[in-house]
Amino acid sequence: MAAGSVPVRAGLPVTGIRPWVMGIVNVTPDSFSDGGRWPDTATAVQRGRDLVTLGADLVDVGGESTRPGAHRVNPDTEAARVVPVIRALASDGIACSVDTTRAAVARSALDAGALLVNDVSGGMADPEMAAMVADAGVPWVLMHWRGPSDVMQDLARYDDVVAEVRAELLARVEAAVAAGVDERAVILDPGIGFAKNADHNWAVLRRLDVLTGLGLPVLIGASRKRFLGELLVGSDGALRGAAEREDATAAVSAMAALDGVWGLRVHEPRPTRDALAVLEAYDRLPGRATVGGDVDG
Ligand code: PMM
Repeated sequence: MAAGSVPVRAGLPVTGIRPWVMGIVNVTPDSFSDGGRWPDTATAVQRGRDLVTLGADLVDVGGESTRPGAHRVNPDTEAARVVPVIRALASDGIACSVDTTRAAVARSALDAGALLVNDVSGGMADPEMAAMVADAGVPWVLMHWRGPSDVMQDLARYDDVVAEVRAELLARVEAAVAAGVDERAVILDPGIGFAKNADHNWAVLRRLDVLTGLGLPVLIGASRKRFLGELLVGSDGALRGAAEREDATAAVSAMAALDGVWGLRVHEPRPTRDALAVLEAYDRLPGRATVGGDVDG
């Protein structure tokens, strides 16, 4: 797929019936799962290429960890991490997004060939972001966010997490549109693990229809997150390690795909692609004619 030639409908890339698979490359020393694994441009570019070989439709490149408790890096450091990686991947014809909350970093990444801005703050961290995105005319992932990583878990308080995430996301869409962003270029993300504990994450995933029903594309980033480690806790009480949460990640991908999400942001594309292949195989077959009917026929 050549950069710039991603099929587009209403300003958004489309793949047909199955969700886009967004592979993750964090060019950071401290991201919770792949931090330190692709510490320089060469290893990160290779990882991006490998993600595509493994089934990613686009590669999300980040240069600042958002793990709970993480501190900010300076903008020049962040740009120096992501821009050369995006430039190299884009020149290979690989579709890239930039995972940043900073307008200046996003601008440099777009200039280097990124096609989407993935903003975990939903435009809240940098007041310049909305105008920059409006001017660039690119798709913008608005994630549900209540505050920076070092304080976000203190903000995980909800009466009704599904309704509040929906309302807070809609407020971000309104702000984006007021700043001149085309609503059709907005992708919503409930921000699994951001100002949310495990119960909040499960509640949001169980009612994804509430978000997909808004008529905007929805992206889910559940890959390897802590709530899966808590689900798969060992008999010794230890959380399942991040790299051992792949099967559970693929199961979440399948469930989210059934709810009609637009995209799935994952560290390992293959298990998710396999889960989506299973769904597609089911989709091609006729369903059961009657519940409890003749199973011998
Ligand atoms: N999660 C992380 C980083 N960026 N972007 C979006 N849109 N959605 C997410 O859930 C999300 C994100 C944190 O995970 P990482 O350390 O694996 O990148």
